[in-house]
Amino acid sequence: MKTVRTTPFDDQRPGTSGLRKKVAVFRKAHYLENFVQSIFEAYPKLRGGTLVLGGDGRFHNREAIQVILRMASANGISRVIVGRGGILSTPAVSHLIRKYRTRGGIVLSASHNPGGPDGDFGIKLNIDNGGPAPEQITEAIFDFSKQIAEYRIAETDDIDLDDIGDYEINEMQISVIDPVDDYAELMGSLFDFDAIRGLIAKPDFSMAFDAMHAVTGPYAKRIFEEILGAPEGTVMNGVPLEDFGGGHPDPNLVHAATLVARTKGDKGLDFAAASDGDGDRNMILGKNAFVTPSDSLAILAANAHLVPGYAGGVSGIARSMPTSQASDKVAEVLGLNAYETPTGWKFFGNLMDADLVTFCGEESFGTSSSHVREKDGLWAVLFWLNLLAATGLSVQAILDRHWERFGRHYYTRYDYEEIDSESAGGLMQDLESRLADLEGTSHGGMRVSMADNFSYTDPVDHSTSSGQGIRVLFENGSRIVFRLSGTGTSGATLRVYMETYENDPQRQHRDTAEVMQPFVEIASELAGIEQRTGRTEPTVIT
Ligand code: G16
Repeated sequence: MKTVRTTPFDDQRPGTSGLRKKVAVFRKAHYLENFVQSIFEAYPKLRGGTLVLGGDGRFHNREAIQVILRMASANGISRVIVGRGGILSTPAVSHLIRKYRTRGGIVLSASHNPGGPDGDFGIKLNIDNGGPAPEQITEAIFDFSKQIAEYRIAETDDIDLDDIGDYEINEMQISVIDPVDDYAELMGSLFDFDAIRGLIAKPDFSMAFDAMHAVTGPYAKRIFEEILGAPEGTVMNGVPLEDFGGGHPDPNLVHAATLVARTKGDKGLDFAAASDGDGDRNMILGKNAFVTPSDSLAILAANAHLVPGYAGGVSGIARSMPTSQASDKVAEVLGLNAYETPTGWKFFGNLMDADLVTFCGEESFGTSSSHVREKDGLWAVLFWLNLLAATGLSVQAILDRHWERFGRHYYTRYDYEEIDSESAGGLMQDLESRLADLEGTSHGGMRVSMADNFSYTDPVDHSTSSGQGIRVLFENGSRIVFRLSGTGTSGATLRVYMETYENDPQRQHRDTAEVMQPFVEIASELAGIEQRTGRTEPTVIT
């Protein structure tokens, strides 16, 4: 064991989901070590307990795991459970923490951000409920990182991560486990695998899953191809690669374009889905159909009774503030609790622990339930397959039926990536300074009923998080939301979220881009996007 002198870095404040930086930053001497020591200081519960450790397999994953193992040993952790090859998806980590009642977990991932030597790396702490560390803890980590003077590390050889088995560093035990077994068993306990098997076996049913060369490859192959009998090749890009094959492991219409193309036309796939770097996001597609993540949350909750794991009842639904109000409608009609939280899965943990909600979701391709405390990509895909099997309907027919009953929330998000941080800050400040004047004004024939900077008080621990994004609400229920991303690693990313409600079934099949165009113009004018950022077009539209 040795104690190493170090000096603080001033940029180790965790963002929406842990600390994300360029690989080059994480490779600076002491950078990772400082942050890991700060985790052990801010969350002392790990001492004397078991830690789950794994990552999405991106470049630097293996090196970082060896460092964390050595530091865990020197910091008094008694046992570490590691996925073989250093691989564990984010939802799998959450499940392992809960199943084996460990004190927490560390996940190495920058999620949907690109990987490789010039890409991004990330690290996040999950606590003993299986969920992301709440803000009080992430702020404490940041506080320690600003004062750190030394860290503790064992001097030892690397542990063999490629063979399942038990190892030791001094007093600390290390168990290298199969990353998929426990997770696959959990999925089998929630869904009707026989019904899904029957659906997949139908000669006229076709599907594909794009793992985007990221962590879900081994999970998807086991579950879809080996357990559920889908033909070999159903899983595309199923081998995790350190640079995700040069791609951007973000399951959206832009970055999963090859998969999207396979759903088009008369011969398009009946069902297609994709997940991201660390396996917590999902995109759901049908033949000529795209399910917005906000609609997906609402549909899963509205149909929960068709899925064995949820047949016993549902307590409520939580959504992040920018997510469309589609799930609120379901909660209203079915008499369920409904919550609106800031962006970041960490805000859902208390609600699920107190059983105030069963389902949670975010517009950023995240949906999940209280089976874990993270969003869960493959869970959402299996849920949809279970719905298709139980109803005998197509993806589009499920969408149509839902809109007819609850109304449709047309929705779009514009991202302006890598804009100058100062301009982005200026845009938000300026908008905020005009909020009071906005109320009562008319735009495109709609009156603003309220405009604010979203603030949230957790109903369980009463902590407050303010400055979570600017909401402009219109009297007809439409909304425009402006927010700066908390997950980017260079410059700033402005996100503009727009939605409008339509309950006339005759008007529920219009083109989203067309319906949303007036909102794009209003948003652009309200925030002066072009003047402030120099951008005439967004980088990504979803
Ligand atoms: C993370 C968080 C999500 C959040 C998303 C987008 O997802 O876990 O809760 O919705 O970032 O955040 P932002 O808009 O701040 O970029 P992931 O999949 O990257 O871990």
